[in-house]
Amino acid sequence: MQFHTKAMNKKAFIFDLDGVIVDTAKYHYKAWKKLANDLGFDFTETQNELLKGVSRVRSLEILLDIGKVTLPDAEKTKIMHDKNEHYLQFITQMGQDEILEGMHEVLLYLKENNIPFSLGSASKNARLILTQLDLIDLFDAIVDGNDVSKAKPDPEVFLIAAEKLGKNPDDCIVVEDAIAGIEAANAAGMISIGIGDKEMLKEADLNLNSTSELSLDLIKKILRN
Ligand code: B16
Ligand code: MG
Repeated sequence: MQFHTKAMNKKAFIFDLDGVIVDTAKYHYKAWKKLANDLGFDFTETQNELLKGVSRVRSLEILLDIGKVTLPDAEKTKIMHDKNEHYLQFITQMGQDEILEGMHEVLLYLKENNIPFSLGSASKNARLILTQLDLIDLFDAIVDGNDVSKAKPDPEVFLIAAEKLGKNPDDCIVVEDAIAGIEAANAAGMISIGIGDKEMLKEADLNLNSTSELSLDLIKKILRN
């Protein structure tokens, strides 16, 4: 029994934010779509898939490529700022009812059982979002877009999270919804759980259709292995 407890305590979780804890993709989409429309082109929900897990600056580059628009750097900085201001209007209205299915229970279970966990997100708004959802105090560490110099698929965000948790990368389990995030987790030498399209996230060690499948039974099984 003692061995079991010890083994459980060795592991740690690292959660992505957008698409794993909360569905902010729809708000990113609204804000990017307005920006695209203001620039004179359309931006579809399918195209929005390309922006998931991607940094803000890279998202703008992808969007401008889609619209075949070239802008000077100063203008890019301004419209990224405007997009974020628009996005924040949605974010600041969010409540706990927007936490993705089962995730609040998972975080509370890990907390109660002293399994450490960190955030590993590309978003520069991560701390604000976690505060808004009243989840921030549950996290043992937070690593977000403000803390990294290299965006996913670079493993930096997850390696910093492991370091902050005092864990070896191979004891960390990453939960991600984006290809770039799964690639980053694998490159960090961590166990990766992909949430979403199995075909798209086929490089994950374990695939789940949605967060509702990340049950407490599954968490317990992962911790035992
Ligand atoms: P922000 P994650 C990512 O968060 C989003 O998936 C991605 O769509 C967004 O562009 C990126 O954060 C940057 O977000 O503009 O808030 O800094 O999935 O890594 O938690
Ligand atoms: Mg994500």
